[in-house]
Amino acid sequence: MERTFIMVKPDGVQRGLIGEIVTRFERKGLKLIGGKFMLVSREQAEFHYAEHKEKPFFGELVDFITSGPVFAMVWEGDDVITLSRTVIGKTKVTDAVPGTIRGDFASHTNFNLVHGSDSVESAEREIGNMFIEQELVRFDRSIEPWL
Ligand code: RTP
Ligand code: MG
Repeated sequence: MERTFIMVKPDGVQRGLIGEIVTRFERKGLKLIGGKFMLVSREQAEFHYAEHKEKPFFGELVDFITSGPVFAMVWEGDDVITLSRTVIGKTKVTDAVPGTIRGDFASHTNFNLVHGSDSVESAEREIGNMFIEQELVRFDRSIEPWL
C-alpha cells in the first residue's frame, strides 16, 4: 500500500488551517495512519529538503520549516502520492488553481502551507525522518470498499 508524508507547514499552523487542510484529505477519501504536532529540528529539516541542498533558497527553506510547529502526517492508499499532490496544488503559487489547498489559501510560493512527498522513495525517506513505525496505525475502515 502506498504511503505519503504530508505536513502542514508553520504558516498553515499560524493561520489556523490545520483542520481545513486535514479535511481536504479526509473528504478525498484518503486514510490517515499517523499524525503529530511537532517542532522540526535543523537536522530533520536539512534531511527533509536534501534534494534542494544546492538551490539558492535552501537556507530559507530550512529556516522557515524550523521557525515554528508543524502538523506532520502519514496518509495511505492507492496512488496517495499523486492524489494528495493534486489536492495540494501546484508549487508555484501563481499556477495553483482554486479548489486546491494552495490555490484557495496561498499567495506566496515560499509560504505555500503544506508539503506532500513527490515519489515513493521521497515518501519513505520523509516518513522515516519524522516518524517511527510504532507511531503509524493499521486499521480497517468500513467505507474502504468504495474508496
Ligand atoms: P513541497 O516539497 O514543500 O511539498 O513543495 P513542492 O514539492 O511542491 O515543491 P519543491 O520543488 O519540492 O520545493 C520545495 C519548496 O521550496 C520552495 N520553492 N521555492 N523560489 C522558488 O523558485 C521556489 N521553488 C520552490 C517552495 O516553498 C516549495 O514548497
Ligand atoms: Mg517537494
